Formats: sequence, C-alpha cells, structure tokens
Amino acid sequence: MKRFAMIGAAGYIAPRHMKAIKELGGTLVAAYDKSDSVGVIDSISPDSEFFTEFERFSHYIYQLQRNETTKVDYISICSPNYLHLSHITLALRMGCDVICEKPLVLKKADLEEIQLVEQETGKRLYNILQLRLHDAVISLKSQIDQDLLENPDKQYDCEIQYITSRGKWYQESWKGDMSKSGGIATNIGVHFFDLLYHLFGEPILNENYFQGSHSSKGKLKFKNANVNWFLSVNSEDLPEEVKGNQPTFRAIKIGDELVEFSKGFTDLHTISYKEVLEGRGFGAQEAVCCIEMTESIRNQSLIS
Ligand code: NAD
Ligand code: HP7
Repeated sequence: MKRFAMIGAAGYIAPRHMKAIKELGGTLVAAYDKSDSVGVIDSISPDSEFFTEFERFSHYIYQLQRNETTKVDYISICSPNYLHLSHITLALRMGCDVICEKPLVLKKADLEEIQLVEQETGKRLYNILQLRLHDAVISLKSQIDQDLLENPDKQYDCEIQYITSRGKWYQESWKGDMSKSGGIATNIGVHFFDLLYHLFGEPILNENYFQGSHSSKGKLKFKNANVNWFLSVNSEDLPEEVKGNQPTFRAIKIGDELVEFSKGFTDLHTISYKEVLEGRGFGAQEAVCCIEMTESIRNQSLIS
C-alpha cells in the first residue's frame, strides 16, 4: 500500500487527488496547505496529519523518511502553478516521488531544473495530463495513428473550442494573475496544447492572434494538421445550443467530425494515479512540448 502526502490540500482540485489515493488503496498520511479550510479531509482520510506551516510539514515528512515502514512514497502537489517548481524540487529532495498538477511549470527552463534534481535525488516526477486518458481522446488518437499509417501525408483541418465558464472570482484569484497562473492560455489551454502534441507531435508554427483576460485565440500548424483554437472563460462564448445547460464546452472538430469531450472527467485523476502506480506515468519530458507552446504564446507579440 503506497503512502502519500499532499501540498495544497485545501483547494478545488485536491479532493480529486484524495479520492484517487483512497480508491487505489493508498493512504494520505499528511497534508499541508497555508489555508486551514480543509475539512474535506475527514470524508476521505480522517487520520491524516495536517499542517498550515511548511516547516512543520517538512519536519514531519523527514522523520517519516527514516523508516521503511513509515516513509512516504509520493507527494501530490495541488498548489498554484507558480509554486510548482519549488514544491516539486522540495518534495524530490525529501526523498519522495512526486505527482504534480498541470501546468507542471511556467517555463521550459524550470523543467530542466527539475530534471537535474531528479538526477540528484534518484526520485521521479509525474504530471497529471488527464485528457490523454479520456475515452474520446483515446479513440481519436487510435483513429489518427491508423490514418497516418495508411497515408503519412494526410492533412487534418481542426478547430478547437475550449470554453470553461468562470465567474468574477476567477480574475480576482491567483488564476487571474498572469505571473502566478501564466494566464488562461497556460492555466486552461495547456490541456488542449498537450492534447494536440499527443495527437500530432511537435508544432512547426504557433501564432497567437488574441490574448485577453477572458479569452484567447490562435493557430497552430503541425506536419499533418492545421489547427485554429479558441479558448474562453466567458459563458457568453458558449455555443447557443449548450448555453444555460452546461458551463463548459470542450470540442475538437476534425474536418466535419466533431469530438466533444466536455463530459467523462470525473474519474480521470484516479486513472492518472493508477497509470503512475503501474509505471506508465507521464514524466517531465512528456510535458516539455506543452510548456514550450504556452510559454511561447505568453511571450510572443500578437500577430494581427
Ligand atoms: P485553488 O486555489 O483552489 O487551490 C490551491 C491551494 O493551494 C489553496 O488551498 C491554497 O491555500 C494553497 N496554497 C497556496 N499557496 C500555498 C503555499 N505556499 N503552500 C501551501 N499551500 C498553498 O486552486 P486549484 O484549482 O485547486 O488548483 C491547484 C492546481 O491544480 C493548479 O496547478 C491548477 O492549475 C491545477 N488544476 C488542475 C485541474 C485539472 O483539470 N487537472 C483542475 C483544476 C486545477
Ligand atoms: N470550479 C470551481 O468551483 N473552482 C475552480 O477553481 C474551478 C472550477 P470545469 P475542471 O478553472 O483553474 C478546469 O470547467 O475541468 C467549478 C481545467 N481543467 O469542468 O475541473 C466550475 O465553475 C483546469 O486545468 O473545471 O478544471 C464548474 O462549476 C483549470 O485549472 C465546475 O467546477 C481549472 O479549470 C467544473 O468546471 C480552473 C480542464 O479543462 C480539464
């Protein structure tokens, strides 16, 4: 049975990690968050230690690490994006493997630092890239792989609409702060940029046409695909047919075929954890392309 600790345990996504740990027979032995609004732990792991100060949390983990029977195998990281690098390297240095939320880091150079610390500590980092494990995406990938085997020069014309509506709180929180979240193309777009890398490989062109606080759009070209993408956190941008019925609309249109993957997300964290525990997790190298794509979008001047 694997033993886990968690950083950022009081936030929105932490319960999905706690549920994954529980469903896979693991134990959450300790949790840390600077906020103490963390009662959700009781419904999943009532015996877990909890700390609001990093010093006390790390002291506790170092004590556990002395003994094979108490040592923590994995630290799960659910903190804001700009803290991932520090939390990942600290957790690796505590002698634990790490499972970290997306985006792994904000800059490609930070991934190189993580890879160095992995070498220094002999511990591994895994990234949650849950869209790759979505049923609709698995079918789409096998269809594209088959098509490209038969016709390596095939060209796909794709449109991505990725709308996850958010209230005013979003812009007030760290998520609305470019320096902390990387902006919406990074915080939310990273999912479909990774998806496109997963389906089509590395891009040969990455242009951003608009970058606002609520929406962004751009174009990507791959060896076998041209992709126009639109991303928004504004409910007004939802397609008319879903407005009022669902707050999110995530779809990729390939030619005339529309693959909608708004639903089916609930268990993807558990599947992601299962993949890590069974040795098929996505390491730092797997995240290089999507981090590079989002960093480039953040830094490039807009193409008019
Ligand atoms: P959140 O703001 O709800 O939670 C973040 C938590 O981190 C808060 O409880 C906060 O108190 C805590 N925190 C902040 N600074 C800290 C520090 N120095 N030390 C310890 N704790 C600290 O955000 P969230 O939505 O839960 O997002 C957390 C991470 O998960 C982000 O990286 C985000 O991008 C990612 N996320 C991924 C998905 C997904 O679909 N995979 C969904 C939502 C969020
Ligand atoms: N919600 C909250 O209550 N709090 C939050 O912090 C976020 C959402 P979905 P997820 O906004 O930061 C997506 O759109 O899929 C509410 C991104 N993930 O399904 O869970 C929301 O208002 C993720 O990378 O949200 O998360 C809805 O009512 C990004 O960090 C409900 O939860 C996160 O938004 C469900 O909202 C974010 C994907 O797109 C896969």
